[in-house]
Amino acid sequence: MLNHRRMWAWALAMLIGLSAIADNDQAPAPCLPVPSAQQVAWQRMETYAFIHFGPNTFLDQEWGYGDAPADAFNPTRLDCNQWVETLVKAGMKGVILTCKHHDGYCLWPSKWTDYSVASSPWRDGKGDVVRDLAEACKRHGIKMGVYLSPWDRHQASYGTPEYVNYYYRQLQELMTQYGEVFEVWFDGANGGDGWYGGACEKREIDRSTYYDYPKAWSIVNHLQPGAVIFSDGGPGCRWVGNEKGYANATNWAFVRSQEVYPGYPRYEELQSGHADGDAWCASECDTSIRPGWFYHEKEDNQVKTVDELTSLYYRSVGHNGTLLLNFPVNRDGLIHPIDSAIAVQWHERIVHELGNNLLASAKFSAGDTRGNRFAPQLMGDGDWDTYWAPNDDVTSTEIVIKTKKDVTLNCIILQEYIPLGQRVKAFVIESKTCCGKWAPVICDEETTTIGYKRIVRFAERTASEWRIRIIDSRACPCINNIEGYYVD
Ligand code: FUL
Repeated sequence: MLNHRRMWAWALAMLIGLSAIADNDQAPAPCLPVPSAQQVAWQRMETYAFIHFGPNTFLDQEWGYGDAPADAFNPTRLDCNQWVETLVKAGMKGVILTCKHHDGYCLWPSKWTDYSVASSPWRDGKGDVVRDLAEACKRHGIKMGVYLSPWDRHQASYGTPEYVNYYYRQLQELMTQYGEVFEVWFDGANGGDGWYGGACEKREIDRSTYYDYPKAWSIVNHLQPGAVIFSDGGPGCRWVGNEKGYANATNWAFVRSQEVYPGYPRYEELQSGHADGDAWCASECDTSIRPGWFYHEKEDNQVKTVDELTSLYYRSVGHNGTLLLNFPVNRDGLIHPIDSAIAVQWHERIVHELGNNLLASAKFSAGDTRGNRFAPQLMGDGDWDTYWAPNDDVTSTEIVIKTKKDVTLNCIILQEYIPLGQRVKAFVIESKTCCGKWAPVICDEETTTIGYKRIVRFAERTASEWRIRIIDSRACPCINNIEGYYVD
């Protein structure tokens, strides 16, 4: 009898022990590199706007030489509220303004130069576009970012150490006078020639050393700790290597930090990032809603269509990037009605296409799960902070999704829980056919990386069982969200 009891006690202890082993409540270790909290918050914004505005707008040009008279800037009805209201209706979560473009003209009254709005007839020289925009953003609840061109074709000191100090001082003004800034844009362009105080010559600088970027970045980090720093190679986020607004389907949020700098010549690599990069630096896909960055009346009939913008959304946000869409403000000082109408329709289209998640009440299971805290169902709970993860040594496994009834899908969204890194290297989406066999969906791009968000569109399929096979991963996958749609 005693033995019997002992045996039961032993069996019970074994069971409890085993389930304790199976129910691992420890999160997977981060898979380096990982993003900072600011980088995560930034990527979750997904879409935000660029505004290109300045003397170029009035002189019908893209790159001012630096010699435009300061009074060339004279908008008749400048209204930053109109910009921001439009951007909010277009789903944008922030806006970045060309506070100073390559022509060196400042849209705020900088203490360090008179080449600014203070010398313009606009509001009798008392206006400040950056302030107006900061206030409008605050009023409408979106974030503001700044573009301060390092290349300055106006300043006589350009090319000397004095100019670099001037640049830092302007950066300090923008970082301290206008409230919170979410992103600072360090442009890599440098064409060499310019007005330069009347010298009218070509000035070459060493792009990788002249501006002492680490110092500029430390100014930003110190004064705006929440800001993400953009340049060709980050450190906060990177240029995507084209100005067409898309990233490659295979897109790593990493770069080789010792290699990439503003003006990096092998910029095409940035469309996919560096799979072996040591620094977290996700891609920002910038493009203009028109061919030019600045307003040109002759482009009024060349505004991108809703279809084109929609496709870009899928290839930027849906390829693990953010979309930075430029609006060239016109000479009135307003976003042109054609641009605003298209942008708002585009946003409505995305909301419509991705509005009805057909996997919202599906049942999720997985080939392996590390414990209850990481259960497969967490991929379908709509909570970004909860995720499924298998055991540490599992780098290939499957996720099965069952719906009560057949659903027709042609689009699936997958998301990795990026605070723990970007892990997945390759996956396949399949559906179960009526004869019980798994068949991969047919899509026209490779299913490799996922990252913060991957949207895969494919030829429509009807099924009640779907499977995501993770084929390879840098460490055990951590997936926090899966959604399915029928996009008509
Ligand atoms: C480029 C600039 O040269 C263009 O004028 C524009 O500002 C674009 C966003 O970045 O490098």
